[in-house]
Formats: sequence, C-alpha cells, structure tokens
Amino acid sequence: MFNWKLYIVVLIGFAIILSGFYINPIPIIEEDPVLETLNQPPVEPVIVREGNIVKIEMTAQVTNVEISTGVFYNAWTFNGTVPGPIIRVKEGDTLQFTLNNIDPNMSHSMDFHAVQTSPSKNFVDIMPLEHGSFTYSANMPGVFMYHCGTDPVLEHIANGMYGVIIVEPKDGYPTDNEVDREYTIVQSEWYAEHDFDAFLDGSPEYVVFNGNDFTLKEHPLLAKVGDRVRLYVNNVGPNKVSSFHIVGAIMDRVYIDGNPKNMLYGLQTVMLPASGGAVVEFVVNEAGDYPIVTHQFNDASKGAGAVLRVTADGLDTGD
Ligand SMILES: [Cu+2]
Repeated sequence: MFNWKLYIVVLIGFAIILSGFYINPIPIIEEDPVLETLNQPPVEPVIVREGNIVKIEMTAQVTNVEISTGVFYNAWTFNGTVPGPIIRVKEGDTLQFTLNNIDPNMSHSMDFHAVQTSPSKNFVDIMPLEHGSFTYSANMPGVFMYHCGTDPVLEHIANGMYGVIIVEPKDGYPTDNEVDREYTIVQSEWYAEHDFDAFLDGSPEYVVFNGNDFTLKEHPLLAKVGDRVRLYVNNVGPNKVSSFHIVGAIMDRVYIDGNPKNMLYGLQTVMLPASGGAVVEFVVNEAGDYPIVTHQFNDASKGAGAVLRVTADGLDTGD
C-alpha cells in the first residue's frame, strides 16, 4: 500500500537538501585586506652625530620594491628600501639606536653584526606599532651586515630586511690616500614571493646587487682611467656564497670583512660567505666597461651583475 505520508516527508527532505545547495554556495575565503594591500611609503632614516655618539633611528615597514624591470615584491624592509640604508660610523663610536616598527602585522628586530652584545637583551623583538632603543659600542672596523633577527630569521632576511653598516677604522686603511672612488655593493637573493618552502629550498628566482637586477647595469658605476677604485662589498645571502669578481681587473688589495689587519694581495676573486664582507681595491688603467659579477655564473645569470664604466674623464658618455 502506497505510504503518502512517507512520500511527502521524503519530498520535503529532498527540497530542503536542494535549497541548501542554492542558499549555501561554496564559501568564499577572503584574504586579509591589510596583508594584501600594505605598501608603506619609505620613511627616511635619522642619523645624527654628536661627538662620538651617533643617534640612529630606523623603521621596520612593508613596502613594494622593484626587483626586476616591472617585477615588484611586497618586501619587509628597513626604511622602505632593499637593501636598507647604508650606515657609516667610525671605530670607537657609541650607537644610540632606535627601531620603530610600523608593520601592523609582525614583530621585527635589529641584529647589527658590527657590535658585541647580548642578543637576548639587545637584539630583541619590537612588537607591531611599538619602538625600542638600544645602545652599542662599535669597536671593530669592518663592512658588516645588519638584519632583522626575528624568528624565523630566514623569512625576515629573504623578505628584504637587511643592509650594511660600515665601521671605518680609526687609523684608516693603508691605501686611503690613493683611493679615487668608493662604491658599496650588496649581494642578495629574491625567491618566490613570501614562499617559505622556496626560501628553504634555496633556489632563488633572482640574485642581485643592491636589491635589483637592472640599476647597476643601466646606470654603471663610473671611474676615470688610472683611478684606484674601492668597493665596500657584502653578501647578505640569505643562502648563497658570493664569488665576487671584477672582469678585467685584479684586486691588488683586499681587506677581508673590511678589517685593515686582514690585508690580502692580488686576488682574482674574493669569497664572501653569507653575511661576509670585504673592502676591495683595484686600479683601472684602460677605458671600457668592466663587468662586476659573482663568478658563480648561475647566480650571475639570475641578475647578480653590475658595470663599471671607465672613461678618460670619468663621466658617463652614454654610449
Ligand atoms: Cu623582521
């Protein structure tokens, strides 16, 4: 016998299930709009000298930077640039350092390789929208890396939080009087954006000098025939070694890590471990374009190159 009551109950049940599909479509997962759109304009660092005290104020912030022509990376930065500002002080200076963290989403910190201090006391995390102040002595000359040391450090460095602090030796370098030009070159890597597995894998999309793969090729460093050129170089990694080389030149003086006591002669290539630095000097006796590369040519092919243009008058002729 046909059960009308059961038939109606089943019909109503199907109707409820079907209407549920229409009323409740697949939920849309919305990205956090703050994380997606944050692009904070660069904040100028403040660096003020009073005697042998140097007051330094820097800002941790999130800013889009151009890493290759038309390719932007939503970077974690010091002061909105990658690398962050070059800090230059003298051996024996006292650094009064303040870090302002204007990133609303993430703690950041500062680890200066140029100082000797307790990391658990003086390299500590600064919470979002807070600031912290620390005092250090810069007692060792050199070309030092600085970076955010917040865990996981790999993520903070790979996202752009690094730079260089040069501590000039109090008695100078033996070759100071012969140097005609000085430039600073920082090697680093860019991986797939915010992809921690790519950071771990260590196969970058770009390896660059001074933050991108085009500026130092389109706007060569300049020198005059006969000049002694000094480069302050540092490889901030985070993962690669640099085999720093100038095509057509021999580095007649190299100060490893920038310490005048670490003087080497006649190097074709200087090896820079991750975070390692050097002061390198060479003389250019003929006009022409001298490529500057890491001699690890897979990395050079990913962008790590610059041009030193040598002309009779030291000006860029544009051709
Ligand atoms: Cu950080």
